[in-house]
Amino acid sequence: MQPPKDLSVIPEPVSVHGTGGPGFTLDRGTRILVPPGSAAGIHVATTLAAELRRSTGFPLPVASAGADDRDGIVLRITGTGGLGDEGYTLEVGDRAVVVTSKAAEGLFRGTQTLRQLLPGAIDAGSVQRGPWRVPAVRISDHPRYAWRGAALDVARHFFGVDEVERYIDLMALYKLNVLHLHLTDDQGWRIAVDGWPNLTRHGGGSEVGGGRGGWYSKRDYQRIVSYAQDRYITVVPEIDMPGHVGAALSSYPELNCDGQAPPLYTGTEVGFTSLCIDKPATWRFLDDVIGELAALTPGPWLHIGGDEANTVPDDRYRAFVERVQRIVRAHGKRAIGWQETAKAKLEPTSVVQYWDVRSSADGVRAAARAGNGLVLSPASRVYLDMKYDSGTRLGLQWAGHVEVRDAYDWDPATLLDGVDRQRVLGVEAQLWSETLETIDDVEFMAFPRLPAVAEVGWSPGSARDWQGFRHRLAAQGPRWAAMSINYHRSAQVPWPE
Ligand code: TNX
Repeated sequence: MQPPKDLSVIPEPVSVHGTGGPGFTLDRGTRILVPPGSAAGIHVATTLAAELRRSTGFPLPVASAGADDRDGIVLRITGTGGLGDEGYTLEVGDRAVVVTSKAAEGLFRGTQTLRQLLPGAIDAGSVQRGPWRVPAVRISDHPRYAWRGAALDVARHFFGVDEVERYIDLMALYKLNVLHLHLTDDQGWRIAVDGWPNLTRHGGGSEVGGGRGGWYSKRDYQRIVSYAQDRYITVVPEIDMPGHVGAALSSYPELNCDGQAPPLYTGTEVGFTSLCIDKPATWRFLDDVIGELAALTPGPWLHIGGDEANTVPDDRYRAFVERVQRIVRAHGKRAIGWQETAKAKLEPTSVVQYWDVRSSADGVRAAARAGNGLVLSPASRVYLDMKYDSGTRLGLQWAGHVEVRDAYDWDPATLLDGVDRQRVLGVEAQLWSETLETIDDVEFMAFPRLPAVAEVGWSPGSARDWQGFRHRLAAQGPRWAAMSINYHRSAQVPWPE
């Protein structure tokens, strides 16, 4: 049976069927049932209950499902026939919504679909009037790509823990699963390192334009990591090197070749700073920084940057990247680096992140041929810091304007010819913050393009089309209003009045 017309789930699920009937209504008596003894089930159910209580005002108790319990929101963990850890099925009947997955991740992703099947007011921060109807559908779903990322630049302008958590909330609703934090750059150093306290004490106190900056204590960082973990999102921390290190150079004279610490920097030019590659102090520094960050980070990845090291000759650059990869491995992590790192000899487990659409991608192709995984962030598609059009107040335009359709209408499998599609791990949307000072600014650039990239990463190519997508996006407008998201009302989307 055809699914009801007004469904507007983003990312579009792999398959949706209408099952007829009135569907399910969430009410004061609804319970959320989990498999007996399942910690993962309780965890997902508790997060869902918290989300739904705010706007419904219902108690929504989480309870263990008894053998005959079939009423309510039922979360089940059991094999789902090849849908993988993030895959799930969701069935809506008159008496129950049943979400099934083989793993907690998939259950959580399924609950995010359930949120989107409910009216947008379900996502309001205060009690709203129902009714809270869920249409009668059967959904079977799983992601196209394992890496569906969003990067936030907290170095050019600093964003506090609460603001990052807000961004995580917005990512989770669209099933993104990697948060890449750009923690250091010329304009600021944002993560505490015990052995090198001046990095934050001095280097954390600046940002673009001369504001106060800020930094995360180790506890702050752990709060972000665990908030993300609760939503099955992996944090990938980035320490950019050997370039983009102005804040570190300013904090420690011994990291400079001439032993002189430059002043803090608050401009936006790039490419003119570098670590002093031959100094022993540089390698003590990197081992400490990478070691401490690796110990704080549960995920398998550490991003080593590597972009725009314009003052470093190629042979020195290659040797640098190769040595840093070994340090990352020694601390138990896998390295990911910007596409420039493909100039070096990469470890088999290292990943290359494509971004610069202006330069040749041959190095990236060669890395893929050698077996390295790729994450795709083509600037002309997924750089959410690019202006939408010439009228956009915020943002840059070195990669052109990126309208909603540009962010949506491309295929990761064919972006780079000559690259085996098996090598593409996924996609990642970048949000550089040279021009973004507040979380409102961040939201304006991310919405509606972030959900567009989320669908590129999740939905099968055959399920995607721009005409359908722009209508589904339009239907998110009331939900975003309920969530007080500051979004761009792009003229490409038929927003309701
Ligand atoms: C390029 S993308 C950069 C960033 C800037 C960004 C602005 C990349 C690896 N480097 O340092 O913030 O452009 O769009």
